[in-house]
Amino acid sequence: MKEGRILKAFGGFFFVSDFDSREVYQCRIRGRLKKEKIDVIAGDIVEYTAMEGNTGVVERRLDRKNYLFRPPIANVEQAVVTCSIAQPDLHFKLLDRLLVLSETEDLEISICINKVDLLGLEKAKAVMKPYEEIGYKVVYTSVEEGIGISELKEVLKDKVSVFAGPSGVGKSSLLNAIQPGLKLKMGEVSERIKRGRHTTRHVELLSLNIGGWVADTPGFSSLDVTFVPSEELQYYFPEISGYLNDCKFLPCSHSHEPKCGVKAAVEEGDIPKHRYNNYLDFLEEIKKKEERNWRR
Ligand SMILES: Nc1nc2c(ncn2[C@@H]2O[C@H](COP(=O)(O)OP(=O)(O)OP(=O)(O)O)[C@@H](O)[C@H]2O)c(=O)[nH]1
Ligand SMILES: [Zn+2]
Repeated sequence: MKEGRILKAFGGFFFVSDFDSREVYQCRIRGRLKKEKIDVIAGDIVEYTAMEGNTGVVERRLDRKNYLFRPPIANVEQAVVTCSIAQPDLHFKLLDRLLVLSETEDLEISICINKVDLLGLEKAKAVMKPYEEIGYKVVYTSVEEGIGISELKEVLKDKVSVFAGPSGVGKSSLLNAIQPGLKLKMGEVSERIKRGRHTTRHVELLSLNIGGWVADTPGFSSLDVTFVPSEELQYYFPEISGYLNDCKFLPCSHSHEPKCGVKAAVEEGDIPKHRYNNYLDFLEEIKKKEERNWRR
């Protein structure tokens, strides 16, 4: 049987990109899968039977490695957390939220800082130095000046990626710079949704010529991190989790406890202050929610 990846599911059809030929087959799905309520969504890896004229039947869905909820995509390997250095301004707190969300899904993470033309590459690198020191890969791009596009291609090659980032930072522009004509502007898509031609949001994986796939819809449409248990948040800040053994009293939330190794590392300048403050803010959000649930 042939194997492929679902690019999109729409109107009862499943568009399968064959792993070997990369040709797309418009498939129906075996009734048994429907009966067993096995849903098949963009990103799923399936076995299918090919038929005439690039049609076929999906026979089996393979186990998912992960599942992003909003928007729904299966088997995502990488998040490209994208912000602009200006217009809109770079907000570390928003960036950190997206990083935490990506960490919870156990995704490979790259940060893309776009519009470096507006500040200059060297200054942009200085701004992002703390993140490089944490160990995040940072790609600096300018669609305007053609900077970093080939490096971004290298990051996307042969992987299933979602871009995540606020509106207006240049996600669509980047995709079109990587591969002209790859996608409609995201704005155009949402216009159509507003006019009611689409009732629900359909995610589509776009195939890259260089190999790999990119979701046409930004990941993490909800920025809420309060589903993370308070005692787990520390693991989603890689630089914090390096100091957990230095805390005297366990468990330590690294907020009010004495002899806390994390706080000491912040004092020493080994953990960026703003990252620690964002950790505390997220922890506060989570604890508030936990208290609310507790009182119910
Ligand atoms: N100066 C500068 N402007 C850019 C760059 N990349 C994109 N832009 C501009 O930024 C604006 C927003 O770009 P989009 O690609 O629509 O941004 P987006 O992230 O897809 O936005 P949404 O569709 O709202 O999510 C457009 O006017 C682009 O021309 C860049 O590298 N430098
Ligand atoms: Zn501590």
